[in-house]
Amino acid sequence: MAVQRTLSIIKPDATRRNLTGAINQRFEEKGLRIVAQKRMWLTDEQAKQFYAVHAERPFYGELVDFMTSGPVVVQVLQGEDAVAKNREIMGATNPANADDGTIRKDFAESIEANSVHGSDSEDNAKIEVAFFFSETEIVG
Ligand code: IDP
Ligand code: MG
Repeated sequence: MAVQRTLSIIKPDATRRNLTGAINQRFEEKGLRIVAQKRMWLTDEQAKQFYAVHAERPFYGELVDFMTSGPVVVQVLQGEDAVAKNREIMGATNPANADDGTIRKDFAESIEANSVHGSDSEDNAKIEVAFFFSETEIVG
């Protein structure tokens, strides 16, 4: 294992319910460090580009609408095996299938409004981190 960085997004359903601190606590208590963070309201263009990999999926349009429905918090998490560790902390995409104690089990509203995004591979983490942050904004 090695120290990695991964991109996390606290989604609009969670910022609306004032859950930023509660979610950040999950990352920190499990050993991930928040080494960059900013709150922003994604434009339609940004959300479409970020989720371009899902452009052919039937839920793409709704996903873009959801992700632009309120503020998000984009952040870089750093730690040992951070990509896989964050996916564990997040839980399954559908909260109905998420393990106990995961963010999505405890906070998600639905398969779409599932509170957090996390990169799914080290390669995608690099691409996604660079989508939102310059190197000088990340302080490890
Ligand atoms: P992930 O976020 O667990 O990596 P992905 O399959 O990459 O899941 O899907 C990206 C996002 O698209 C999900 O987090 C969720 O917000 C939304 N999504 C995924 N599957 C569905 C679906 O079947 N209906 C509606 N939204 C979905
Ligand atoms: Mg994904």
